[in-house]
Amino acid sequence: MTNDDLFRRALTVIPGGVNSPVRAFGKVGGIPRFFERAQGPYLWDAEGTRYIDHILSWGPMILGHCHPAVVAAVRNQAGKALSFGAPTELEVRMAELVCAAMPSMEMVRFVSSGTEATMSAIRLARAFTGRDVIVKFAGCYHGHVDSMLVKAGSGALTLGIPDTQGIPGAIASTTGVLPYNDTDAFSAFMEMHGERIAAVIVEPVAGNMGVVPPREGFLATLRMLCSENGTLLIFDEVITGFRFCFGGYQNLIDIRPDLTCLGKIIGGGLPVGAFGGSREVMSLLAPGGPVYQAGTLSGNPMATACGLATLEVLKAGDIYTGLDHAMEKFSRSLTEAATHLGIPVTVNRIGSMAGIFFHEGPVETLDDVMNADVKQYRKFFHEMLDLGIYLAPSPFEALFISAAHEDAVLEQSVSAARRSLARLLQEE
Ligand code: HOZ
Repeated sequence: MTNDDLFRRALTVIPGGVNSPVRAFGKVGGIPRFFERAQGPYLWDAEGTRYIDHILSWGPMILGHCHPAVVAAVRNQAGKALSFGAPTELEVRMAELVCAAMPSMEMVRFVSSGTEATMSAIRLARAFTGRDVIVKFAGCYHGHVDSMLVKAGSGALTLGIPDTQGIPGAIASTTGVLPYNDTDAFSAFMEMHGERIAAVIVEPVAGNMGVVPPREGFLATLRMLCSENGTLLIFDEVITGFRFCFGGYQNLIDIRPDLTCLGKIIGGGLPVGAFGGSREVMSLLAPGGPVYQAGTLSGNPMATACGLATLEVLKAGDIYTGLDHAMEKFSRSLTEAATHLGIPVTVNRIGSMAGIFFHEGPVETLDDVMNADVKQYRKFFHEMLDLGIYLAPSPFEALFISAAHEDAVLEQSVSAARRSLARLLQEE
């Protein structure tokens, strides 16, 4: 079967041929690849073509594909039970590990996706404060929760539907949207409306409009003004959790949000999300409290075994320093190659995640992101794909590396990037 054949079949039975819109190559054109297997830094598609993977399942595969300890844990669990719908020791161990790693979390509840985590955290924040309005930032993406699909990033930005249909106006009107990284706008807003705001939710490093790190003082101002107004601060660390260190971005900047949402890496490639915070706030959850939240597969033993094994490997050895150096070198090489060719490119890099913008930079806001050259990204994406490098099929997503991306592998990606950039000039 070719990718073409599979896409044609998929289109007849799956809307758009995909089970999540950003996979559809809508922003870059062409046929999505259908994958069959993966190992370390590599993927193989249905036609047997090998790619160096820089999507890494949109973040979770920080150890690379099929890490032996993770596969062993999953196999071992598969031989015992796939699902109980009842508590397990695995969940307790995982909760202890996550809470110990993130000082803002005294308690955590596991769910099955980042979307469920943000949805539940928002409900909890509303119940705790007795207020309705949630503030988010344009270009940040918090899953496909109704109230969060307003000026959203990721697939919504990719497809140009940041304000999706199917959401009652009454729900959308409970969301306030402010510009990311604009401390003055936030301060002015809180001055006027702070006492009505249940929660402010933010990706501490925006990773769904490409990668846009926070400006100095932005997150500290959020923390200060939320505290002053009795508003809960929610860090959506679905992408950044366990990405830069054994903990969240919050550990690096020493800011404690009231609630944290996690996903991706904590599942190690299987569906796990989580949200957590202080005992006081989390105790409002059912069964002890009045805020209902549930899930048949929450804390599922297969998913938990996979996530736990991933976290244990991350905790046991310091892979973060190596990842940081490798990505620094990778990003620098990319920037140097573009500069050498006179192509305006900005690479926003933080730890092992990066965003490539065809823009002279700096890229610090959603407006900057939207001013980058999408056509150039599209051409670059296809040149890279032809050379066996699998980047996100959208300029509004992050590029990742894993611990399995050794120097020689990254050198292949860099060399492909040099050739691809040079081709952009030939095509002009
Ligand atoms: N949440 C991922 C983006 N950062 C995209 C996954 C998807 O939408 O399929």
